[in-house]
Amino acid sequence: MPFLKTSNLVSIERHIVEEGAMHPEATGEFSRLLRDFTLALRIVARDVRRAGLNDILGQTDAVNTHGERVKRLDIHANDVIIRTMERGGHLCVMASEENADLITIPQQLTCGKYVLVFDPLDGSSNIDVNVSIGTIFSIYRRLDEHDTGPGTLADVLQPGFRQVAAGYAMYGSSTQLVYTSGNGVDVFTFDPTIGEFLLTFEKIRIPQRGKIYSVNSGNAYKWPQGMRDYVSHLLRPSDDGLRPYSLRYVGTMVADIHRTLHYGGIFMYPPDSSAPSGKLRLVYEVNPMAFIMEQAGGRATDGHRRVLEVIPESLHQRLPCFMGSVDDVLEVESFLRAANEISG
Ligand code: P6P
Repeated sequence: MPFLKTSNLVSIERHIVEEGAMHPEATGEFSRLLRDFTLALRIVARDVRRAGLNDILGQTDAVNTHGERVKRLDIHANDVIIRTMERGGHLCVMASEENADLITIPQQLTCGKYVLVFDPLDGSSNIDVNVSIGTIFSIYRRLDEHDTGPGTLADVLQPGFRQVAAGYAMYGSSTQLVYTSGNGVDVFTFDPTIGEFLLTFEKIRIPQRGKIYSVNSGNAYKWPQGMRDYVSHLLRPSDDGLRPYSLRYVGTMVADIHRTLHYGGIFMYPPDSSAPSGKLRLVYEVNPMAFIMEQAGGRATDGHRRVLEVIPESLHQRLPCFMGSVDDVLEVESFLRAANEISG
């Protein structure tokens, strides 16, 4: 089994304190930061569940930095996270998919030594039809931990291997928080009757190989040849029964990654002729999910480079991504390489 179900009634706060105890130099500031963040997630989870009753579904007239029409719940979730996190004194700067520029800490408030980047409500295209959506996040230390002033763009544009913690909340049949701070991947399920996230799966391990591939096949006509060769290979029955693979694609990264984490296989958003860098954003979508995948024993690349070693050049930079079971990601890389070698 790739994960161990537990019933130790460990809250995420208790888990964070116990993890903190593994770092004697820890001051408790990180634990307090995460406590604030889980409060923001509880509020977003509540409002996502009540959205139909609160009449905050539907679209605004706004268009975000990527030219995508913004759903009202997007804005609400973004505001909740910003307002919950800016006062704790733990952050020097934030960045969000919904904000074109850095989110600075109000000058009357204290700046801390951490950086928070997030996609407040991933999967917004699915909000109105009650399909799972989620919040994706990463936490970094600022470059100069002795600096007490506002954070800078350089503090945000750090390579993914410098993440202190990352994860996602998925607002599905239950609300689950999937989290890593570099010591494996743990899953917490929200119990609304007590208002706590309780540890439900410990140290998730993704299978070495799966039988599911996850990609928007509607873009197939625009894919590079290596990608088309790879998917054709997956669909050709094999004598060992490993193929054909099944296609599963929700269209919410959080949901597709969550399934891949548990069942194995591969999630892909490849480059194509209209989007040479794919669609997903490196800083607050691809990097946190890559950290989770690697911590669960998986692999995450842009087709040839390890995602966590890519140096971000801009806040909303996109990056192609292939992540999931090691054998599946290595296999797609071999098809991409072979096609490139042929095309020269
Ligand atoms: P497409 C949702 O809008 C999102 O950002 C991710 O959650 C998801 O993986 C991707 O876009 C889906 O994009 O082009 O397949 O609709």
